[in-house]
Amino acid sequence: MFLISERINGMFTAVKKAIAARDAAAIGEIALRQLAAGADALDLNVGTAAAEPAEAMVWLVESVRAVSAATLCLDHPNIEVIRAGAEAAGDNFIINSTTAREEDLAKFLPLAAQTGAGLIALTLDEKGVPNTVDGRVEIAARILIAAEGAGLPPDRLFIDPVTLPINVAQDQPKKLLEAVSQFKLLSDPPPRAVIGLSNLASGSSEKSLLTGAFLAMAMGAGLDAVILDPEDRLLIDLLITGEVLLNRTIYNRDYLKAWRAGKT
Ligand code: THG
Repeated sequence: MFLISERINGMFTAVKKAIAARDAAAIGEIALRQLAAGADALDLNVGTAAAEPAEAMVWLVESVRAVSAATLCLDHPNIEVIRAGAEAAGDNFIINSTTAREEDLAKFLPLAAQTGAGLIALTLDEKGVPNTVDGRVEIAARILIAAEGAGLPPDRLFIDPVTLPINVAQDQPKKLLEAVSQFKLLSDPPPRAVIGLSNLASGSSEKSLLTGAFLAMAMGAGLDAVILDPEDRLLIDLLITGEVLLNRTIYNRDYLKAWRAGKT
């Protein structure tokens, strides 16, 4: 499972303050903590309040690059903000994200193809996010075809079926699981599947049970990557255990410890 850290996000007060004060050390500290906890990549999101999002994104990239060469996941809907972040990152980054709207695909696919980046694409088009499994799979198929046309191979493409909070959309989790398993049948090699796990429990009680149970189910459905907080120990223990049950990590009495040791 490819683990993307969600904590460097301007929605969190500490990060918002660090961005406003240009406190690079504070960002570097969070980055190193998230990587030590097992993150494979760091999502960088300046938050909706950033006055100059492109500048803030460049600053976030530089702040993290000062302490680590880890994969960065540049999280912004605007291509100019992504371009600025991409230039600062140099290489080893993922673009998060494009929608399946024609005008977005026309901008984001060539950028990903040319820079060697990965690209997360949401199953969201001119009509919004479909409420059905078929609707999401149909959009994923369109994204794949457009990616092929732009020269972006499926293994650099992450399809995100868009996770909505359970307290407003209880019919969605089951549909997400079905969508994830069907994405895998669209091409050979298949695209990768990714979700923003915390979205599920936003505004709910029992966050950790909701996200933990869903993570286990999504792993069974074939999820490849997940955006979450790797410092959430229960969640990571579940994730590691899922890797063992799927026979991707060797079982032994100390498999949790062994996985963590392999990350450092
Ligand atoms: N898909 C993709 N990218 C994404 C998302 C996605 N990027 C942003 C987001 N979703 C993933 N990141 C977060 C980060 C934090 C939280 C949720 C998603 C979160 N929210 C809490 C809440 O809403 O209740 C608490 C916030 C707070 O403490 O203020 O934790 O789906 N491709």
